[in-house]
Amino acid sequence: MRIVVLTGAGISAESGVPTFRDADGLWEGHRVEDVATPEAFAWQPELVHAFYDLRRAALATVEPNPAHRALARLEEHLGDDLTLVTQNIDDLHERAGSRDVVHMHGELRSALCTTCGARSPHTASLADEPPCPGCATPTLRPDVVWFGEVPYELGRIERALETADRFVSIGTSGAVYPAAGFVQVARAAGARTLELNLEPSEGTDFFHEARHGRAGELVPAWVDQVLEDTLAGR
Ligand code: BJW
Repeated sequence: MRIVVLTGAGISAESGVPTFRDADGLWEGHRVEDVATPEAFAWQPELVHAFYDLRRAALATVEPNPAHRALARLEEHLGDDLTLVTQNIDDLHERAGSRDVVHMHGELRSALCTTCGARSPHTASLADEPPCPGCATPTLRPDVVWFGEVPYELGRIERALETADRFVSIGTSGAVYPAAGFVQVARAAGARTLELNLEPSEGTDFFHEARHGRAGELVPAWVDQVLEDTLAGR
């Protein structure tokens, strides 16, 4: 049983991390499509650094929830047969115990050097322009993927989608590509597809099945069901 799980902001909502497109969304009055861009960073780097500094600091105030923990439990049983892809830049999957997480939109606790391209662990503010640990140039930016940039590890994700028996999308609005198109890739390759989200996503019709409710309830129940099926050889 090979499973690909894609998570989005909705899985961290019950931990207290704001989503992007819900009423109390992250960018407070700005459309994420207008501000999560390299152009916005070039125009107002202080504002963008301040925003990511706040989100980095907020990581210390939140904890993984039952949905993150259930996926860590699934990895314990499936090992390499689970590919966990997240669009989230928080570290809640890792703190719940997941060991192999594909962060396709980057990570809050990492910095990217715009001079040499090195990615390095970084937990302090980037606003005061610290030097890159690789090339010493003070050109570090948040190691996140903005609109118009190419997400990380697409080759690995595509290979996993093409050999998956099941594809499950959790807590994502289906508004942002290429992640929003993974369901179609997996389905075309023969996977059974399931959406677990608070409400129907933009791509809900692409899935074989959709269950709507809170991730903290739906995900542990789904993991229990998968593990029962696996033990019964179904
Ligand atoms: C709950 C819940 C609970 C709440 N339980 N659920 C025209 C057509 C098609 C594509 C394009 C187009 N024009 C441009 C594009 C491409 C563009 C794109 O998709 N644009 C759209 C606006 C259309 N994409 C890109 O530019 C990407 N790059 C790219 O395409 O490169 C080219 C390329 C690709 C492939 C091969 C070769 C080349 C890059 C996209 C980067 C996105 N970056 C961001 C910011 C990251 C950094 C940061 O975090 O600050 O990523 S934007 C933001 O959106 C963030 C998220 O990861 C992403 C997705 O959001 P998500 O996770 O879905 O959150 P929400 O808030 O939207 O939804 C939450 C859901 O949870 C809701 O449905 C709730 O109901 C639910 N929920 N509580 C369960 N308790």
